[in-house]
Amino acid sequence: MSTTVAPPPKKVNRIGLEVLNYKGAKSTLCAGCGHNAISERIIECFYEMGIPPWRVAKFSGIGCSSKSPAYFLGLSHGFNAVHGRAPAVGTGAILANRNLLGLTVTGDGDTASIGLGQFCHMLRRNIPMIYIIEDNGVYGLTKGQFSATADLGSKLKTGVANELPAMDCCLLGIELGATLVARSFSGDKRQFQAILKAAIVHQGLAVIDVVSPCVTFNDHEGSTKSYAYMKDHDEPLQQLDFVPAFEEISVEMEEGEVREITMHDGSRIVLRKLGKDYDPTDKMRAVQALHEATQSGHVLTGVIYADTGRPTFIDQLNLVDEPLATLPEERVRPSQAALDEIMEELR
Ligand SMILES: Cc1ncc(C[n+]2csc(CCOP(=O)(O)OP(=O)(O)O)c2C)c(N)n1
Ligand code: SF4
Ligand SMILES: [Mg+2]
Repeated sequence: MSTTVAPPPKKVNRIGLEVLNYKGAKSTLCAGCGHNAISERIIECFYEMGIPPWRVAKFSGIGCSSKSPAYFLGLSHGFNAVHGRAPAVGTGAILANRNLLGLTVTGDGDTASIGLGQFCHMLRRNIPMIYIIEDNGVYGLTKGQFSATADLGSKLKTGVANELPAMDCCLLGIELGATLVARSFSGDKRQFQAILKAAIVHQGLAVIDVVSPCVTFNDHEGSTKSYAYMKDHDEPLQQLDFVPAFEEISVEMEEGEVREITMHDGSRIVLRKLGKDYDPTDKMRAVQALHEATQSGHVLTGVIYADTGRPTFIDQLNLVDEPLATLPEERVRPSQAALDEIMEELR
């Protein structure tokens, strides 16, 4: 007599989807590229947070990093823009449909060189969006030239040293108006997951600069964006945990050891003190900490700055609650009387 064994029930998240529903195409990036690890974390976090993938709109520019949205959230909307133009395209899409969850994934070249102007204006506007910079210090796709985030004195494989000071996208983010600013390392799974989950619920622009080594062009001795350099110079600001609003977990606290940031939906970022006391809501302190790290050659990681009070561009524009894109024609077309009134004023 043969017995049939029922297959084990499929593991699903709180909206009934499997992790498979959050994957994308198979990566064509180099094995070991930091960008692949970031894609993995995006898949895990959106699955664990139970975000419907079709609510997400992915934006990118041009580069190995900008190719990566093809490798996660295959059921989401996606727009692969011209080099450095993801912020403008993302801004337009999010303003047209405020129900979308914007996720931009770009590179350091895309953001800090050709797209710098676009990035700056996105920061000023505090567009509700997750903006991940896969930062390897080089233009990976065009064979490893220094990018604007390459550190002064860091060396190419050929031995050529970078003679220009680095642009710090976190510093720029804080200065110009992003409201959640963090740095992480593609090799630090736990830290990046906590930051990404916080960014998913944040109402405002979350800029996450992730050091993501390019194994083909920038992972040698003399590079400051290599796995080995990050192993020795990563200086986490705090140990991070993220407690989503749908999970009622109480965190045991020792006085002075733990600080919490409560997000708009009631989720919490739990920041456990490591060494120095650090308050990420203090803008001046955040700027100072980044300057100190540059001077000492350390890479500060963790939540660097958080402001949960600043209005987003959508609030500032006083947009209606429904997405503009789905408003019926009678609500977007001015009446003949309104047009006549305008014409009368111009007379
Ligand atoms: C308008 C324009 N200028 C230049 C290029 C050439 N180009 C393609 S990708 C790239 C840089 C990519 O670097 P980064 O954004 O850091 O991505 P990575 O490949 O390192 O992940 C450049 C300069 C282009 N595609 N379009
Ligand atoms: S060239 Fe560098 S950045 Fe591009 S896929 Fe390969 S390792 Fe990644
Ligand atoms: Mg790059």
